[in-house]
Amino acid sequence: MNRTLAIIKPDAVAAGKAGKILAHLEDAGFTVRAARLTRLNRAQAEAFYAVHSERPFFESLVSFMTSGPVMPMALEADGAVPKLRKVIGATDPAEADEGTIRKLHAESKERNAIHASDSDENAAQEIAFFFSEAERLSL
Ligand code: FUP
Repeated sequence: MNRTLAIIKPDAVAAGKAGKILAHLEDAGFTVRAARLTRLNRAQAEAFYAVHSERPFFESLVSFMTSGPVMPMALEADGAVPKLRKVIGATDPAEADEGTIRKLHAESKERNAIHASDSDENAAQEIAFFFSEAERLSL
């Protein structure tokens, strides 16, 4: 079994879609191993997306990600990282496959409903970003 990090983003939480998205993830075969509702402050959002700090969309992305509550969760499945990337679909919902979470629920390339880790290494780092060592030890 492998793990990955998903974040239900502020657009989807505010639109009351967190439950639907969680059900979609469970129906796709993921087990939720840890989850919480939280709100990122600016420093946290900047740190989480540090890899994008030089990109033109960074400021807007940080504003969006701090605009309301998010739901980070550690998900478990065989091949969790590639499996979740497939289930969420392309970054831009206009390019996402039919039936993917972003196709069904995202508003735009920025307000795109859900985050998923893009490698096993980043998954471990991102799970550690949101969940304490004590919580990870009990996963
Ligand atoms: P993804 O891995 O699909 O979430 O996409 P990226 O890591 O490339 O981008 C991270 C987030 O930055 C996206 F979820 C949304 C935002 N973004 C934009 O707002 N505009 C862009 O052109 C690219 C990404």
